[in-house]
Amino acid sequence: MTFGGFRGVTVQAKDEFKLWQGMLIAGFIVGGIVYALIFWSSVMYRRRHADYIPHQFHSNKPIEIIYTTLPILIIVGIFYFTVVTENEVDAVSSTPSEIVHVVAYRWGWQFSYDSGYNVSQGVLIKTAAEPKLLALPFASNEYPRLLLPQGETVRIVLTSADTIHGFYVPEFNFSRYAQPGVTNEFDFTPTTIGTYSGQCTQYCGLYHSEMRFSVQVVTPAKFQQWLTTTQTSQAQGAA
Ligand SMILES: [Cu+2]
Repeated sequence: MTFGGFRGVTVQAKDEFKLWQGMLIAGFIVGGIVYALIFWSSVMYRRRHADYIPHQFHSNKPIEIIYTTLPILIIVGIFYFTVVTENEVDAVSSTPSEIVHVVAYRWGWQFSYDSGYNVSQGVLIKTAAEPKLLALPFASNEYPRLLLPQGETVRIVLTSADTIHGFYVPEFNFSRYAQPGVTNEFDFTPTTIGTYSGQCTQYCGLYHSEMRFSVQVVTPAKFQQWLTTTQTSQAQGAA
């Protein structure tokens, strides 16, 4: 059961999905017990005849202790699993296989690949400078594409050139602010080959809806090949 969530196509996204699934299952169990008790007591202890007065008593210590400690234990459990998952998702590797600088701007995305940790020699992918209301599918060539190697950990260094934007890839179960003056760093380890949609999630102006991009996960060999080819063609273009 996915409960409307994405199973996730990165190692981090799968962790998020497990948390989502676990919390919903726990929620359904608690909800089920609560609804069953409400139904049971309203049927069993209904007013059977007009002059009926039920047994009167003041308090019930064992039940009060149970209904105080049980919710506390549930909250502690939810808190524990949330912190564990957040730490897994936010963990950054000291040896990522690639570093991609992502800059959000009105109205588009810039992806520059370090490739050997040298931005000037890396690969630059940008949205076209002239914004138009295109409303095309995410994977359209009009929008920039973030290529990632399958099974390798890639560091994303995210910032904004102007206002607050949101970097969101639904199937990665991941969203983060792109803020001017702030750098957010996180890792993706894609597990599944495919093309996934991305979108700005902060309303940032007229062409906000055009801040689309796609994320394509390919084999490491294909990724290296793409990197080399694009690097060469960009170097020739600049010369
Ligand atoms: Cu935006």
